[in-house]
Amino acid sequence: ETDEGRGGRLAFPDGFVWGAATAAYQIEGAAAEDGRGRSIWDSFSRVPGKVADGHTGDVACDHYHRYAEDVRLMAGLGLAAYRFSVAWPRVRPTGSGPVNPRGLDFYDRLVDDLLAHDIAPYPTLYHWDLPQALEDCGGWTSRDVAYRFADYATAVHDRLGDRIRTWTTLNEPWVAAFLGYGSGVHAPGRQSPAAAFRAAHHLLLGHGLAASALRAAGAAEIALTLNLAPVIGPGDAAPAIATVDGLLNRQFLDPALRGSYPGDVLEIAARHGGLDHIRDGDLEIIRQPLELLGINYYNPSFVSSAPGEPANPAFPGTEGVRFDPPAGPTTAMDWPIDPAGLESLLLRLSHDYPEVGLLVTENGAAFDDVVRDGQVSDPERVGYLDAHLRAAHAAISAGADLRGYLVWSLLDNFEWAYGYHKRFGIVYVDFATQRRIPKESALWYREVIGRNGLSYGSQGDR
Ligand code: GBH
Repeated sequence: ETDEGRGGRLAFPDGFVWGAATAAYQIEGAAAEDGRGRSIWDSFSRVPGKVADGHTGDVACDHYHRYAEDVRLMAGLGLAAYRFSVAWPRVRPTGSGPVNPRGLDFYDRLVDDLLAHDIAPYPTLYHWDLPQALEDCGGWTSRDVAYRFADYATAVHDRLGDRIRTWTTLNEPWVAAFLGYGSGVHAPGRQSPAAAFRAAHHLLLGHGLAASALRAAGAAEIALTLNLAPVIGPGDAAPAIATVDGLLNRQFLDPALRGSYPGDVLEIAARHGGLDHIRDGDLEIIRQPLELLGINYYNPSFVSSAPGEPANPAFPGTEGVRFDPPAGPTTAMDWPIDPAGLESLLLRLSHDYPEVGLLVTENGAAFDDVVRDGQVSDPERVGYLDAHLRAAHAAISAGADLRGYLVWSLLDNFEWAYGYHKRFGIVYVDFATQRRIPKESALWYREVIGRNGLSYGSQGDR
């Protein structure tokens, strides 16, 4: 029941899953320990100029050694779910070939500890840390990598499958393909539209192969997590809106959930390297029954029509399109704060893809947090989270099948090309000492979880 007002509370449905999320390379550290192989992020972060101040994930939050303390922290916040990612190079150091049992041991310990604290583990099998040895064979532009991904997924399931209910294959294939191989701002730093489209297809193929393998092995729930966003612009920008929506959203939603690529996306891909990499039967593999669609939402994309504008390297085919948010409040990433975008996104998804359950697998914000008297006051983050939860509640009330919400992130961490400069955590990390300090937002979130809802007259009555 989602009745408003009862007890001064905006209640979420019974069993709504409250949690937090992280990713392996962003928090684990221990980059050379227990047989872990190198990933494309180990290499990329060492290329001068690619990551702010030359930061790397070598140590990060040292979570590999401090996971027990971090699980206790989660339990103290009342989290029901913890989304983490499994590092492929820990499990198979060169991507294929023999399994490294010591790498799996870590996730084994983590999962047991989570369960001992009544926290449901939500592993994601790929959050961008491709084994470097596979990149040396072409990375995601190579079809073979999709098959290696399914092999690796099976190896993880063999070890953890008796304790995991919900498996997620990929995190944000758009980012992996179009920032990794298109704009090159992420690892492996390639800059080719053709490579990006090939990578996107092979990521989707890897998703389908892994989902099918996990299902055959007995997985109860399978999910795919996408970075999705409403694309917004003025009336005369309708073609620009459709193009960006196709590349960002439908390019992944339609193959995974309907078994077909959108025509407009195929047309752009055909002009950027061709379609030879898409083989007969691929779409049947890619479309696997999914219980959940994971949604990472940060902000809408704002576009306008701007004749003469060159294409955005992350969006091949967008000549004449300008990407420019209107003035308004932003986070420390300069990303617009737009909770209404989450509501409209959830409603659109439940309308267009009614058969799949929805889970917000990431939502959150970076702000310039500072420690004062041993505490971190982050009212902007509380306001951000509160407003987005209100939007999620409104979407549920309007019929969206939203099952849960995982805040990004549990901990301040390695924010990819921005290094440690951008803090997304609800828990502050002092990287010099590895001391964790729950921010005010964490304490606020604990209250939200405790009452399964938002209260009136506190934050967000604005
Ligand atoms: C997530 O990516 C990641 O999963 C997570 O690892 C990361 O730490 C977190 O977000 C915070 O960054 O229209 O060109 O401006 C989010 C990736 C970033 C993808 C913003 C879409 C805007 C594309 N998103 N991006 S553009």
